[in-house]
Amino acid sequence: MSRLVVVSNRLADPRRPAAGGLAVALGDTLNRTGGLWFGWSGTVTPDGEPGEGRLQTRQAGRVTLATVDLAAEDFASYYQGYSNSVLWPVFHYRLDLADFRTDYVEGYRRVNRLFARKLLPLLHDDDVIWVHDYHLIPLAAELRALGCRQRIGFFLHIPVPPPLILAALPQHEWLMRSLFAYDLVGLQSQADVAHVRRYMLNEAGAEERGEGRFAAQGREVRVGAFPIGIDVQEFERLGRAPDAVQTYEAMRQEYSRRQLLLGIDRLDYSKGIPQRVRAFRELLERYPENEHSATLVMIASPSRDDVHAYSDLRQELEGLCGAINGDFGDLDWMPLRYIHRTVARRRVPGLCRAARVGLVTPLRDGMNLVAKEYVVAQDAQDPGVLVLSRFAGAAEQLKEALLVNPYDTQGMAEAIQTALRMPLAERQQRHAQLMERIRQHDVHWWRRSFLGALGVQDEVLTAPRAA
Ligand code: GDG
Repeated sequence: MSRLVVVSNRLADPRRPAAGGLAVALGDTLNRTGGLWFGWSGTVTPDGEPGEGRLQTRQAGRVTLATVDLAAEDFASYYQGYSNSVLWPVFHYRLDLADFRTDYVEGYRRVNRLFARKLLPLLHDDDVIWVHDYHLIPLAAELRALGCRQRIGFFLHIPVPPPLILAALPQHEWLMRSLFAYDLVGLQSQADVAHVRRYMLNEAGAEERGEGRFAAQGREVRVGAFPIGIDVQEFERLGRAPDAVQTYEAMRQEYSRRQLLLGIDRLDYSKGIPQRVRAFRELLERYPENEHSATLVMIASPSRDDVHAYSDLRQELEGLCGAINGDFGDLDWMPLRYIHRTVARRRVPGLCRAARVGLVTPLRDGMNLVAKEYVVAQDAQDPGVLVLSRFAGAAEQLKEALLVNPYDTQGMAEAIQTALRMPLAERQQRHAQLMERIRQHDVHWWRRSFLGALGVQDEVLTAPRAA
């Protein structure tokens, strides 16, 4: 039976599903079969030598965690620099926010090389390697250069823009060609697959061989859509637990005469948070019957504070939120509650369930798991309505949500009004259809379909969860 090796920028303890989302999904995958999880330790060594880092391993149940520290210079250029100030904005179509400094890409290459060097001696001959996300795009190429012959798959969690946007990236050829070192490249949506296909044909001069396979540089890579899901059962369990129930009841009591709207995101410019606030303002202006009633709770958890674009966004948002409350608020009602803090995961399902409308309005998003969590948290007898940006990967699957264009303030205000007025029967019908699709394409389906396509045997994929 082949062993699974997961590589991602950050790791989590697979036995403690605290953070939610991806960390849980990956931890669960590894816990079933045992395996190796490799990545950055989270430690930055102030005087560390660039391109060097101490390797540490420890055991967490059946999983070996292997981590490398990063020198301060590498952290600044690889992580804050190329990953989060170049690749993140470019892949989210925001060339205006990208900072194309050459030392950034040098640090990015250095850390990918460092990871390859440290990982290689830990590998067994029949391992299957699964690399995650934009921090590590060239990792397979670096591993192959050192002689690695194992199967390697790559999953990109963020969107892929059209070729002409990618082409603005000074290193686009090097970066995209490095994908040929993988055996399988997984993306979130069909739109992303179409963009990579066009890039491969028009920019990389690859030959198309059918079924998503492309050949160039003596190698063949398969590219496909594997939309990520959530652990539905786990989220439902969380929703029945005392903390979630208590949160739900407290919210219902506090907002008993109001209609609650909810947004939960990392505070990131890709999430369309200011656009959402503007649409909410438009709603109050156009439909004054919502005054003293509609209340938007917006949780924006702190993220990447040390990158400029993020502190600018925070300021913009504080201005917009303050203005709404100043202009519309009354002694007994504040239209908007903006919380720039992280809410405990165990309370999230209760919050979602209490909200009549879930607002998920990113300008671009690989998938967006909050959209799926919001639907799963609802009471099927009296469900709330999901208002979802058509630019989230999730929109390809969640057709029964009210799909909106987040740049269209008026259109979004209309959709929110429709959601607030939607009759029970229609809410139930939409919810049932959404639930069915989310349940079918959950995180286990995602894991099995990706690893299955990479040729991992069934016995590995269906191994029971560790006690
Ligand atoms: C990337 C891609 C893709 C959020 N705020 C709090 C909190 N959260 C949780 C949510 C959800 C997760 O974090 C966020 O997941 P998303 O999918 O929305 O977004 P990204 O972090 O940008 O993730 C994205 C994803 O990777 C997976 O492939 O879907 O497109 O950008 O689970 O509930 N959780 C807690 N407190 C918060 O304040 N506890």
